[in-house]
Amino acid sequence: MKNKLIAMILLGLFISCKENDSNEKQFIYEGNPIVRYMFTADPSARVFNGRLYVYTSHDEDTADANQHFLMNNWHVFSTEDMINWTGHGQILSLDDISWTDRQAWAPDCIERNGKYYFYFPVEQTKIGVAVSNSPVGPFKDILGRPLIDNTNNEVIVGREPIDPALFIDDDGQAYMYFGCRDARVVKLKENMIEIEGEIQPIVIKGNKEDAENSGGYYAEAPWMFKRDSTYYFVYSNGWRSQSTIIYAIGNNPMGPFNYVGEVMSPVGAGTSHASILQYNDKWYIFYHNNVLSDNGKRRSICYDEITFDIDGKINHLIYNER
Ligand code: FUB
Repeated sequence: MKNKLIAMILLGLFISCKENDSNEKQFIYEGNPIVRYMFTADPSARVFNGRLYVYTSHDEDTADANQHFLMNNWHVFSTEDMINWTGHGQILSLDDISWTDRQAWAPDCIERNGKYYFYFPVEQTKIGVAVSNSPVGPFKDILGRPLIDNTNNEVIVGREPIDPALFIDDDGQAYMYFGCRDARVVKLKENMIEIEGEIQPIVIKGNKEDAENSGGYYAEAPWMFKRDSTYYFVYSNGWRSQSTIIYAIGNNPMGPFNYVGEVMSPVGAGTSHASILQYNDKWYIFYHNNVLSDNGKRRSICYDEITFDIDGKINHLIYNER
């Protein structure tokens, strides 16, 4: 009886290892897009323990170009050399979250005190947070309710609280940026699952006359990084074919920021969404295009190297469709 029990436990372990293995896919970067076996969008790139991870949303294969996206879950991919990649499979799905069932849009993930906090927007109105002991999950919705919710509170939270992006400054203070059309920032407590203080509007100077889809207009997809002592607030200026990723700089993570210009020329995918980070002495931008599908609702993540000029401005990247 005892032997039978041990055999059953071993068989169970074997099956669960096989299942975990089967979620992973090894593949080689063959130029952009990075991932060619599924559609991926809204890349948030992070370095954890010397390895680069890219958290993405997931456009379903059947997404219609005229549809307002078809997105149900989130994925992560990782690499150590930018060439050999691992797809770790799905890390969280709408099915895992009791309080929502739609619009699994652009996520972000950050590490604190050995735990990985995954922030996910849903329903164009709410942001939740899930936690794992590993950067590749599984992640668990820790609050069982949204962290951010604009129900009856659009003035403070903004009309569309989507696209969370996290930043932890050198002094340990964590910030979360988010919002479509209304850019917002809020401090997070050390536990990363409670906000600290008031949600603040982000002020961008030098873009006052700029309109949706051009110039320094704030549309969506915020991202923050720090280089030397400058804070770079990166974002999308809209949704038309000429809209793209742009940036503003400042000396405080809460802003105000001064509009600088384009990070890269337009990708023409209907949406622009990027993250920028340093990895092994180089700087990279991750973004998405739609070259695999020619359909803005079936997008694919890409990366390119970026450089800075002597004054800290980002040298304009010319997007090459390849
Ligand atoms: O992927 C859905 C939405 O499209 C994201 O939230 C936006 O940033 C845009 O990329």
